[in-house]
Amino acid sequence: MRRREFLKLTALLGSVGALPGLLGGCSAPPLPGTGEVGTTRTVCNICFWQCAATLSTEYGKPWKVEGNPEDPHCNGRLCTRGTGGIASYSDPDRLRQPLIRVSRNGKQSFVPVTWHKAFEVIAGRMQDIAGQHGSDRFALFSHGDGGRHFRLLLQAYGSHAYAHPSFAQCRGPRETAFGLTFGEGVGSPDRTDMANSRCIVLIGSHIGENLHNSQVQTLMQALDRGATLITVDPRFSVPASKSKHWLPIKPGTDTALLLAWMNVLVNEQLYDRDYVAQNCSGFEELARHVQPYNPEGAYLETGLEPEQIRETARAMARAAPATLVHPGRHVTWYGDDTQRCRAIAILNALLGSWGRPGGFYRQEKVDLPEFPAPKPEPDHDWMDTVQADYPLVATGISNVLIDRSVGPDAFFKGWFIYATNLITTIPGIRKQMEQAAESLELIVVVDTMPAEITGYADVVLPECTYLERHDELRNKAERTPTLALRSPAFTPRHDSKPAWWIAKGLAGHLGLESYFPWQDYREVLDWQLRQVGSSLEEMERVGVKSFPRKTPVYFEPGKAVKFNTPSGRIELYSKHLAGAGHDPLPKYTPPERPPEGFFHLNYGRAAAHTFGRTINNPLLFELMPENTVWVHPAAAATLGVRSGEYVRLENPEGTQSNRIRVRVTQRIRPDSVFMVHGFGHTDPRQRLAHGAGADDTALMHNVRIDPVMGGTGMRASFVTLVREEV
Ligand code: MGD
Ligand code: SF4
Repeated sequence: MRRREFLKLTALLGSVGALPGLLGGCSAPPLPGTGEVGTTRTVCNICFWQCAATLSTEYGKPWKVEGNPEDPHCNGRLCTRGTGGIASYSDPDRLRQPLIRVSRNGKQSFVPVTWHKAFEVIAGRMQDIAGQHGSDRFALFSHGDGGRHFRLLLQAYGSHAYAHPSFAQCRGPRETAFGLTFGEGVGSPDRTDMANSRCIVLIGSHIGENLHNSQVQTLMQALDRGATLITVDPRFSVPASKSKHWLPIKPGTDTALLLAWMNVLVNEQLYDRDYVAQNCSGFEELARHVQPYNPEGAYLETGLEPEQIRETARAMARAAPATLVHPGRHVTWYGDDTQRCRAIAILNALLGSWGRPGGFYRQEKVDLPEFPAPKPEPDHDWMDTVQADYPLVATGISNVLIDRSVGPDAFFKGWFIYATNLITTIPGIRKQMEQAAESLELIVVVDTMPAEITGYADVVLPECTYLERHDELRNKAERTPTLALRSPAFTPRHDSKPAWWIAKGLAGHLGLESYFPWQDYREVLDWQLRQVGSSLEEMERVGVKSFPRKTPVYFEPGKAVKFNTPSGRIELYSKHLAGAGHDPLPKYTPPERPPEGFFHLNYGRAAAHTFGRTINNPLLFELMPENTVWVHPAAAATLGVRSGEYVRLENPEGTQSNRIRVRVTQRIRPDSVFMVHGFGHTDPRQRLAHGAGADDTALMHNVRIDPVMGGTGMRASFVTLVREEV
């Protein structure tokens, strides 16, 4: 019998009846807000922007959630998803109790167990693994605030390896590239000073569809003040519709455009000469390097008119240094992503926008002490053992950790997965999961929902939602240092628990309780707050507290800046990259073109959803119940498809998607199709999301690994449309 079969287990949740009312299944009072109203301070968890919010209840039942006006991070406004986040509490499909995989008469199934039993099973297997292979053989995959508790638990046990998909599947290339160039990454929230920009360049970044709250607000402020918006996108996106210049670039040719822009700035002497002389190293090498990349050459690659390239370069220079060439966010595209992001960083340096108003501000966070507790120290550097091929990377690479978990000689023997649905997140993982399911000795998943990844678990632990728990204080490096508190508005439903409680409970079963020297996480929060002159009681009242900055928001004119790079300067030419065997200056690599009859598979975000995690949220599902595939009218005519009809997408390897509706539109190039990411769930336990729309990740057959930072380039795949039989 296989070690681990994929389990869907509809039966576990009892009978699948009609969905109860969206907000708690209660009979609502006639006029919302006229009953007994309560408020709780929280921090939105529907995406990772972490806007501070206030949740209102009426007669103890959820009523509404609004932005906290004291939060400079959201200015009192939540986005669509944040407002709908309240329905995650009452989602009838939530995980309800711990489950363990059992095998009886050759048949595997999950059975509900007590927390005590679940901890016993996990701790027993962890101790066996430590005895047989060593205690460093667990990998943690996490994407959420509670992940820190499991990281501490695993470190205390002896395993320090961890990865967040927000690095190798998202921001990793830009953090690596900006780190190599300026000695610091962009961070989250992004340090973009858009409210003060006079020119903004968006390269494959669809702010407005991608609703990172304050980014959208500051972009709109800049446009209200007359800033020039330049959008580079093969698709006529929402920001493209607000742009002075829309550059409908051929997919994957952005580096050719970026180099041509630099060519114009250098050759027309439009770059910021004083800034470059004062702060940068490697300008001579860069100036020589960009000579072959003129706008005429770029036209052949990008399809953009040379005059349009020159005109937009001059517009950027006119507004500089208040010109922001936005670094993007989800930037794992074609595998040459760190180099493309380096080109963006260098372009910003030439315009003098790093550290200047309208460009990139300097971030600062609150100096918040850690609660006094033992710190587990590793006895070796796990990165040297596991991901030695990527010496420039200082964090875990999820796909590398997965590679090292597959097969009989795999390094990792166990996984902890917290709040990340690896199945729809890591392209190509489905095949690997079959092998990993054979070779891993323990998979523990902590989730709020029956996500696909739970089907591979040995133990599933139900976390309560963000509305039912404390989490660590929000303390992000940003313009104004602030702390924000997430406190529970409700006691956890069913038998779900917060991450801190689960990690501490498990530590008790492993003899590691000394690493969690508190009874309740409230003690940690109160202790930390008192160190900075506040208290839990105060934060429960106000939700957000701002602190004065200690350093200026921008570089001070005339004052020398020391950058955290080997040369202490902005490195246009990177000796670090050269030393690691990579191009020290970004080069353009033409992307593969689709085979006859196929299209570039383009994907992105939508205002109503965050990846796959919100599709089953009843309120957000109502706003957007399925995705569509955008097809250009010329392509639609050739294929014989019409708007509204269902098709399946098929990649060159013959993998087909769920059915998906066609949307015929001029807003996409004829060589590409576009779909929103996150749909196409396959687990029937998510009753709304199951079978709704199609999954782009499963269609990705041509994943390009970034040689600098190991990220998974996801835009090099192709699909065609197959009509549904009627
Ligand atoms: P989701 O797929 O939404 O996001 O990938 P993930 O972080 O894996 O899955 C999140 C899981 O967390 C869900 O199962 C949800 O139920 C669970 N969850 C939500 N809230 C909580 C909570 O409070 N506690 C617990 N324990 N669980 C919770 C995102 C990743 O995907 C990222 S960051 C990027 S940028 C990439 N985007 C992307 C893309 O755009 N296209 C494609 N094809 N792939 C992508 N992969 C990457
Ligand atoms: Fe929540 Fe929207 Fe803010 Fe994200 S941007 S934290 S979903 S309100």
